Amino acid sequence: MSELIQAVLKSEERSNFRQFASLLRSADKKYLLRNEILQLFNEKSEQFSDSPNLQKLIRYVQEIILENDFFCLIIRPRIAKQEAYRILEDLTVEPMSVQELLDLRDRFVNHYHPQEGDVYEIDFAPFYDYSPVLRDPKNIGKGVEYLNRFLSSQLFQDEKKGQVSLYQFLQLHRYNGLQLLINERIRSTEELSDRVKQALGIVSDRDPNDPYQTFRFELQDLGFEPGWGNTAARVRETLEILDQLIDSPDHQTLDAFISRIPMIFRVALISPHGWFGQEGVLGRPDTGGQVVYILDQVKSLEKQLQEDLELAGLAILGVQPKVIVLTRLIPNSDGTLCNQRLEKIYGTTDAWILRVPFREFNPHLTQNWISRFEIWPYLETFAIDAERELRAEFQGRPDLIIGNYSDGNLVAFLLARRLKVTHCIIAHALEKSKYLFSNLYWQDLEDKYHFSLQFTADLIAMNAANFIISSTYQEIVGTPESVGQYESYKSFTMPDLYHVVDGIELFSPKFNVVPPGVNEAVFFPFTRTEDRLLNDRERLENLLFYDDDPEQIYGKLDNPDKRPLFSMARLDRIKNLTGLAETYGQSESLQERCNLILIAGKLRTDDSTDHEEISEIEKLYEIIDRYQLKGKIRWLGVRLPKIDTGEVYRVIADREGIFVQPALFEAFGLTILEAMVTGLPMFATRFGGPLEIIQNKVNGFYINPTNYEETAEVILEFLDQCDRDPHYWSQISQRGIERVYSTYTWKIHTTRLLSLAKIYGFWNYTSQDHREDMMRYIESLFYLLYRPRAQGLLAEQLQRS
Ligand code: UDP
Ligand code: LCN
Repeated sequence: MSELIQAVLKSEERSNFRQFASLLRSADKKYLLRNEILQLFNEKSEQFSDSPNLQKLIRYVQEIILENDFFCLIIRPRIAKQEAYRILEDLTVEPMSVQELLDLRDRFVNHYHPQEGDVYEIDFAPFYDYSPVLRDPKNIGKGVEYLNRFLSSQLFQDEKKGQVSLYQFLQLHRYNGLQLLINERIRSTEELSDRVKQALGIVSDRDPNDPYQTFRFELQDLGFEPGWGNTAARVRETLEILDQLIDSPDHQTLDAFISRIPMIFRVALISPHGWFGQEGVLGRPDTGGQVVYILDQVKSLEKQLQEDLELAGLAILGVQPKVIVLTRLIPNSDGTLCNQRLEKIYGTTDAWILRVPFREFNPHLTQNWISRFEIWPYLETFAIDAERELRAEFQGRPDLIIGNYSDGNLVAFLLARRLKVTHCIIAHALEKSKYLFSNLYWQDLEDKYHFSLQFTADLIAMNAANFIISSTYQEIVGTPESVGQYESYKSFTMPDLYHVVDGIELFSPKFNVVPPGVNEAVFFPFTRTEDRLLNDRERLENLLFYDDDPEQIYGKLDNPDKRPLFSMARLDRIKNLTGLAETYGQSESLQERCNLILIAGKLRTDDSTDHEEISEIEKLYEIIDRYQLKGKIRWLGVRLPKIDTGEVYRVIADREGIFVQPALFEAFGLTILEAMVTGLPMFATRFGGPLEIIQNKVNGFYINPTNYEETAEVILEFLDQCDRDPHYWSQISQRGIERVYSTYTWKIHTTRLLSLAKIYGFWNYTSQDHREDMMRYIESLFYLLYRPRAQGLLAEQLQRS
């Protein structure tokens, strides 16, 4: 990138660059973000029309910080890369190191005190020096493919060593004392190779459909235990793959073989903070998509594990999977089941919600729901107590631990470390990207959000995890224009606390994109009338358009037959339902053509203790009042059970309505999948996951929710097109349905998740020694940085209550 800067400075464009610099000085701002820089530049675009290099450079500039005698250009020359340059008054260009940039940021907020000593630096880079990394940013998020290739070449470079690792790995597997795969009769790699061939002889002579039980003991004599397959054909296939892996290993064979090994029987999913339950919890603060995601994932996971164990020939021996969602028990559970220790998950054989209470350091708080921003002091002891409970429920250790969200990921780290189990994490939403400048101004926000704990926990968990599942590519490294959620942890300052010089290796194969699906029994196309219940349809139609129930519904429609413009979300600031109301309020055309229907949890501030929710409720009333939207809007202050939400989308689709998702930022957005698969044309925020789910104008539309006028235009253009072409609505609706079925199903998700868990489990086993130094570093962050801060927060909370 420095060449591009030089190209500008050494050409006739130099004077334009100088003009641009003076434009910056006149902007009256010392810290400019990409949008502001582009706006400034575009406003004077005629001045720069003959500066192709400068135009190009500006496209890559992410931020500019102005100092008295220089300014700093922060450039993102490509995805997952950042460079910084200091431009002096005489246009001399000097590259800046990460440390210098972080110092500059501290200076910007008046928290730069070099005379008081160096700032504490967190740097993970050295620990990734000797681990494999991808080269091409396009491959980020496809870590496992790379890892397989790397592993197989490393493993079999030294053929003997590779075979020993494989042999030792095969000896490890047991289920409740039952030895699997191979027993002590196979004493060496050579014997393994011979016996595989002999076993192949036995199974090849049999009818392919012969059940495993009929030749189990013959194989056992040779040294093979259950786990190879349920029929002669399946056992033969698996042994053939192993034979090939021993004789001529390659990454595809390794993948095929490891994916077949029965390694996972018990899975623990960790989600401590919210109201985690199956009824009456959705729409409460902190409890949204994550609960839906996990419950659907569990069902699909159990089914997939059952299928795998059946195929491995283990189901018949009584081997059954067990899945547990670990959450906190909330004694004052407000009518929900969140105060019950165990709750069976509907539609499963052996999947449970296990609730473990927080220790009572502070009964005022620990008896009740605690916001996700306040729970940090309780997590360490929660993990200790949960370990005991999990061991009791599983009658042993789980084989895989999956953390969810920052708090669950931290607990998963503690548990996985203690239990020595493969550790996966899922972010759902990293708060760091949701709140602008949340790290730079952390001290001002600490009272409400405690980001110092959250971001430290995130760093710990993302580095400790064996693998990370993200829902989209951009969750990891963003788009060419915007920084990814994980990418934002690469380097940042928490002034007066620490500098993160290198927080995460974005090119690590630990990152894998595995998007969620939708529950297809609940969310299916509105055209599948045979599966819809007339009663539900009428009841929900009345609820949406006609019922008069001031307790839970605000607004009576003047003309209920107008096309519904629908949205459903929790009332937090980022979901921006108020922005949608503002868009609607400002557009008379939209008001003429559509009614606005919102499902948004609550109607009254008295019913909430959440500061963001309260302020959004007030704002929504104010907007309705300001634009006199009475008669045009229905605001349902209800929390719908999931089963109803499917039919709600369909009722809106019956009337050729549309769904608008106006979030300021949406990490993924399950409502988007749900509404699309039921057939609702989707208008979703261009900030975050929806950018990847939707293909603009093909199966949905992007909106910029901060630009009310433009959003209204996008919707109006669609409505005009629907007027011109009576098939247009159905076309978009149909393509939305196809998009979800082709790409976003739980079957795809869990097949991939389990295959990842096995391969990373294998890698974890073969590369254990390489990680221990990093794990020790992470532990010191936890004990020396996180824990004292968590204890400080507890002291504050005790004082407050
Ligand atoms: N939801 C629901 N009932 C409601 C409101 C929301 O079942 O009254 C569900 C919605 O169908 C979706 C989830 O809550 O499955 C919200 O997930 P999303 O990923 O869109 O957002 P999050 O709340 O996790 O940020
Ligand atoms: C949290 C969010 O904010 C959503 O964007 C996701 O869809 C949800 O979790 C499930 O991952």
